[in-house]
Amino acid sequence: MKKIKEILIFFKFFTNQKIKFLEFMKKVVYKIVVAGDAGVGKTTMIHRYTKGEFIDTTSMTIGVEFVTKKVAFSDIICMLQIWDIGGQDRFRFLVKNYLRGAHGALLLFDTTSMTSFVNIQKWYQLIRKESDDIPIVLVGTKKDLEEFSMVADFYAKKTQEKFGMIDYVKTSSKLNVNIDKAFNVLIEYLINKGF
Ligand SMILES: Nc1nc2c(ncn2[C@@H]2O[C@H](COP(=O)(O)OP(=O)(O)OP(=O)(O)O)[C@@H](O)[C@H]2O)c(=O)[nH]1
Ligand SMILES: [Mg+2]
Repeated sequence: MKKIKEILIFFKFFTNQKIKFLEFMKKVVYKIVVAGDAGVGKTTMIHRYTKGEFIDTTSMTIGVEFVTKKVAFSDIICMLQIWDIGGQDRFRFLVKNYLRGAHGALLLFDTTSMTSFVNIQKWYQLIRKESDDIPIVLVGTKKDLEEFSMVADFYAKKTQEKFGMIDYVKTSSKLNVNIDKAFNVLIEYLINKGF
């Protein structure tokens, strides 16, 4: 009985210390926009990142959806507001409203779709029209479908460099490859720039 009491006291002490520590951590809010053609896998990637699972039954995003996630980087707590922009042309007019106040963007193309890769330029210009300096990460999706790949890494990298995007990351939401990495590259960049 005494032992249990001691353990409980220790647990309470430890929890209090942890709460105190969390209170001292710096908190930042980052608004991140995820854009790219319809069907490239934006909603699936966000779902993998925030819920840790792959869903292959997504329906196209109507307009814009919004999700949040809290992540800790050393002594900083980042509250992420992730905006999932429907890729259909008819939702294009919404983009500029949602880019307002964004700290960064993930720009996605499907590695098995040349059209979605060519359209990166359009999306890039759309983003830059609203914000001439937010950091952008280029993301190639569906890495697991390697045998159907239409875009060589070399061209993706060249495009990323040409447009001054901060990095190129090739991902698979299905196999959970580089999903955290794509977001982390952006978050670490924002933290290092002091946003
Ligand atoms: N094989 C494979 N399929 C994927 C992957 N990511 C997404 N998909 C599939 O691609 C399709 C489209 O995915 P969504 O996430 O709905 O695409 P989206 O970019 O949100 O499309 P919109 O909402 O219309 O703009 C779905 O059938 C997904 O299951 C992946 O990493 N691998
Ligand atoms: Mg979607």
